[in-house]
Formats: sequence, structure tokens, C-alpha cells
Amino acid sequence: MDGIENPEITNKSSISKIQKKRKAQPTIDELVSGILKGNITTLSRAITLIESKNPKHLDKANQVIKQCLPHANKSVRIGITGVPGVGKSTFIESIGIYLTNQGKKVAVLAVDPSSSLTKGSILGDKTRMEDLVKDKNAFIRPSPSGDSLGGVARKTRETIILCEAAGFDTIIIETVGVGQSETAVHSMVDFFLLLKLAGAGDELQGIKRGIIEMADAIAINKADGDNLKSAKIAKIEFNRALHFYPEKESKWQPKVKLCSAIKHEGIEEIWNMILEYFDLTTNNTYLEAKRQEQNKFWLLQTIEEQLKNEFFNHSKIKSELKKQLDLIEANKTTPFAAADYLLGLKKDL
Ligand SMILES: Nc1nc2c(ncn2[C@@H]2O[C@H](COP(=O)(O)OP(=O)(O)OP(=O)(O)O)[C@@H](O)[C@H]2O)c(=O)[nH]1
Ligand SMILES: [Mg+2]
Repeated sequence: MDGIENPEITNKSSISKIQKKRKAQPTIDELVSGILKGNITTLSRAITLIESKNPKHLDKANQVIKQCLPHANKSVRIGITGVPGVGKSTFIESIGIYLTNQGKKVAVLAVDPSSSLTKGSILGDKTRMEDLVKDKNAFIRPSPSGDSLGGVARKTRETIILCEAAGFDTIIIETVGVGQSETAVHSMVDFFLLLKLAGAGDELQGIKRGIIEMADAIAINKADGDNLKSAKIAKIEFNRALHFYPEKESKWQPKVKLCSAIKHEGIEEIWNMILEYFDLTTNNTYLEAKRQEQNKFWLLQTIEEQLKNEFFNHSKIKSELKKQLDLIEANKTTPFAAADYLLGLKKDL
């Protein structure tokens, strides 16, 4: 630091060593070749680059993604949602280990709307996914923190590409079943699994219709011990209810399964069902079409997100917006006039 002399006791050569190390940022080529070799440290560094808010990193990150893209798209992407405490992490640990035992490489990512507050709840999960964390064929990455769900979701999508390029053939994305994050996750996965708990016969209440419509399967977790009986009843109810929903474009009839993540029961059956889904949708070409639709959706999403960011982060707009908000409060303008005025300003920026 300028103006402060190092105490004599500090070893000058080790300081310069540390400084040199710090400066050694890997190049784009180094990152890409490391990822393609399946090097987890490089993969993590590249993801950190994607997540960086420093605008200088954006271009480098985009280059890395672009070069990884031809090696991506070859995995099974599964989204898992459910209310807090339903057992998502325990389920992912169980199915993750089942899959790595079969020689698969599993990446676990998260889109967590609360993560900007809690700094990534999956971090806490890492301790819950004890065995999976130690598994060298598994990679667990907490949710990136971000101001907007759109931004977080975009980063997760880009992370999927890097993970696939690094050879992960199964991508599991966890999200808490509250708010809008399910929609974001649904639009980046092939198969969407909803975890549920059996209640006292009111299963269908308090569950958003939209989530059921998105689900390719419902797994009733904690079907063990005293819960087993009510889980079986819930299964019948959900099955009946699902038949009232219109046929899916995929021609897949959503299924209801029972499982106990903690006892590793029902996991294999759920995986076999997922394979069945992939068989069906690969053969009827739905899967390919769906991924293309998702890409188009994300193009539009990204533009929207970027335009919004540029607009709201502009200093002139920021100050004028504040004034217009005050005017609205004082009943001196209408929302529409204010919006017109602010959007008009953008043209001159
Ligand atoms: N009896 C039983 N308990 C389970 C089962 N699966 C999970 N649990 C317990 O339920 C609690 C919550 O499990 P988690 O896996 O942390 O749930 P989660 O959905 O990831 O929760 P959040 O990350 O907070 O949204 C833990 O105490 C688990 O041990 C199960 O199959 N049977
Ligand atoms: Mg969890």
C-alpha cells in the first residue's frame, strides 16, 4: 500500500510471489481447454467469471461460453421444485449418488430467489448433501446472487453450458417452489419434477395450478414410516387430478410416484420414469423442438433484461424517475404521462 512501509519481518520474495499468483488470470483458451478436459477448478473459475458483475469480465465470459457451446447440449436437464423442507436437497443427494454409481456425471445447480439475501442457501445444502459433495463425479454449485431473477436465471443457463462442455451428462437444477423461479427453471430444463408432501387429504389445495401444469411428474416424498399411508392416498388423488389437465404437447402423461429420499426408496423408479420420458420425447422429436423454443425464449428474455438494466441504471433516468415518482405522489402527473416522459428521455441518451 502506498505510504505504508512493510514491516521488516515480511519476506519480500514471498510477497512478490503472492502478487504474481494473484495476477495470473487464466486466458480464454486456458479456461476453455480446462473445461473441455473436465477440470473442476477451471470450471469453477469460469463460472465465477460468468457470475462476475464487473463489466470487464463480460466479454471474456461470453467468449468462453461461445467456445464451449459446440460441446454442450448433450445432457439430461432436470428441474426439481417443491416447498422449503419437502426434501429437495435430500432427494438430489439420493438420486445424485444413484446416478454417479452408474457412472454418470452429475452437476447440481440452483436458482434460488432468496439467495441474494442468504447468499445461496445451497451453500448450507452442501453440508446436507454430504456424500454427493465428496463424490468426484458430482459438482455442486450454489445459486449465483443477483438483483433480479432474470439475471440469476441467465447465469444459471450459461453455467449449464459450461457444465455440459465439462462432460456432465446430468444437470439437476433445484429451486424453491415459491414465486417465479419455477417458471425460469422450467424454461431451462427437459424434465420438471415437483416434490410434494402428503397432507391430510387437502393435497390439491394451496398448490398453484401453474406448477402442476409445468410438472412432468409429481413425487410424493417422505413416503416412509407413519407417512406412508397418507402418501398412498395422496398418490391416488393426484393421479385423478392430473387426468383433468389437458394433454401435454410432449404427449407425455404426467405421473405420480412415491419416494423416501432419506431411505433411498423409489429413487430408481423415478429415474426409470425420467428415462421413459426421454425415450418418448426423443422419438417424437418434442425434446429437440422444446430446446429450440427455450433458446428463442432466452434470447428475448436476455434482450428484455438488458434493456431494463440499461434504462434503470442510467443516472439521468434514475434522477428523473425519482422526480416523476414524487410528482405522482403529489397527484401532479399520471403514471402514463410519466412513463411517456421517461421513455422519451431514453431516445436522447
Ligand atoms: N422422513 C423423511 N424425512 C425426510 C425425507 N427427505 C428429507 N427429509 C427431511 O426433511 C428435512 C428437509 O429436507 P431438505 O432436503 O433439507 O429439504 P429441502 O426441500 O431441500 O429444503 P429447503 O432447501 O429449505 O427448501 C430434513 O430434515 C430431511 O432429513 C424423507 O424421505 N423422509
Ligand atoms: Mg434444499
